[in-house]
Amino acid sequence: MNIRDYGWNDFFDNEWKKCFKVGLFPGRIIADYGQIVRVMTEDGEFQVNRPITKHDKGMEIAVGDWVALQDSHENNSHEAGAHQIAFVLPRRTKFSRTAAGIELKEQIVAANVDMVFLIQSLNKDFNMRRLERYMITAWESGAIPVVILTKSDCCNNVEDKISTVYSTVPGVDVHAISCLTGEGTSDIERYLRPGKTIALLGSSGVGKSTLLNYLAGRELLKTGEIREDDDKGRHTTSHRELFLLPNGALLLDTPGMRSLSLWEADTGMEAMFGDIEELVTQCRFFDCKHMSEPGCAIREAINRGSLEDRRWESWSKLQKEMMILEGRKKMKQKIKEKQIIKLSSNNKYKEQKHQFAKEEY
Ligand SMILES: Nc1nc2c(ncn2[C@@H]2O[C@H](COP(=O)(O)OP(=O)(O)OP(=O)(O)O)[C@@H](O)[C@H]2O)c(=O)[nH]1
Ligand SMILES: [Mg+2]
Ligand SMILES: [Zn+2]
Repeated sequence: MNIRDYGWNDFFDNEWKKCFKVGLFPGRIIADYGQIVRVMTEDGEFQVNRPITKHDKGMEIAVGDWVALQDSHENNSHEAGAHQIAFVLPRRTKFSRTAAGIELKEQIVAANVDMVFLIQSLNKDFNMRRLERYMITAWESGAIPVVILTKSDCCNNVEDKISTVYSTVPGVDVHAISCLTGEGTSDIERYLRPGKTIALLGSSGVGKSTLLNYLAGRELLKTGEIREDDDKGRHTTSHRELFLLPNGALLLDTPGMRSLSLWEADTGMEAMFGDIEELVTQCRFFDCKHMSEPGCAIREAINRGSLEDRRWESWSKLQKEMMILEGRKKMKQKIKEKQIIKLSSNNKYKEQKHQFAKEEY
């Protein structure tokens, strides 16, 4: 196996030269089952345990990552657990969200992807507020976003839906397709290039796995029926997996996301709402609430018709979410710093005690 087939390029080659050590070899994480991940290397595939020891904590790994593998038994065995991940190579791109659950942490959904297909279906799943979130995260990730609207065979106003997308996310390629009739699929085949990685992202039931099967030309993945009442999927795909297609492109199938909570959004918000961020700075009062204050640039723009109310509402909501998130991040950082100070003063105390004991002796 040539790792260039799996997306290795000069960027990773350079990074590898900087941190290479004898006994290590590179591989790409191609599937994530939680405790175990599958890694593709020049010597084929290995099953590796996810790093969980205290020492490894903080070593986040995700499908698409390039990692350095170390042979723990020195016999290059392909048995599960015979290899360990020594470190993760710097990422070119990462699509992250805030992980679900109480603990505040980042979850990397896809690493080192060149492009993201943001998928919505042309039924009850079609939702522009959700698309805004995906788009912000995509711009933040560094990968190129493309919007794919699936199930065009179920929709009788496809053109209207496409224009709605264009007006929500201007400047992005949008395609309506059907894997049932094949309509529009040839337009997206041109994105599939050898060594390039594309992640398929969207809610459950939009047809991510169906599209991957269609583009691969065979049934690589299980697909599932959607609910009749609200068109929602039943979370058929349960793990992330990268597939090498016959034409050399790499496609990453992901489980449907219930929600996409932003993790970082500076670049994404600027790309999506740069005009609003600029307007806000033009209000007469620096603490303008944009309600009814005189000289409010936002109200003026809305009244003039140059700013849509719904875009303003989206920005306000997302901005609030980011402020709360920043507050939580700062709080977490403070707690961490306190713990470090406590730990180091404990260690100092222990050292002193040890020193006194030695002196007394
Ligand atoms: N009519 C129609 N149905 C489709 C199309 N694409 C997918 N479907 C159906 O939509 C349902 C869900 O498809 P999946 O591919 O399992 O959806 P998914 O996005 O992978 O869902 P999760 O794995 O749960 O995230 C299946 O019943 C598919 O047959 C399409 O173009 N037209
Ligand atoms: Mg699926
Ligand atoms: Zn204002």
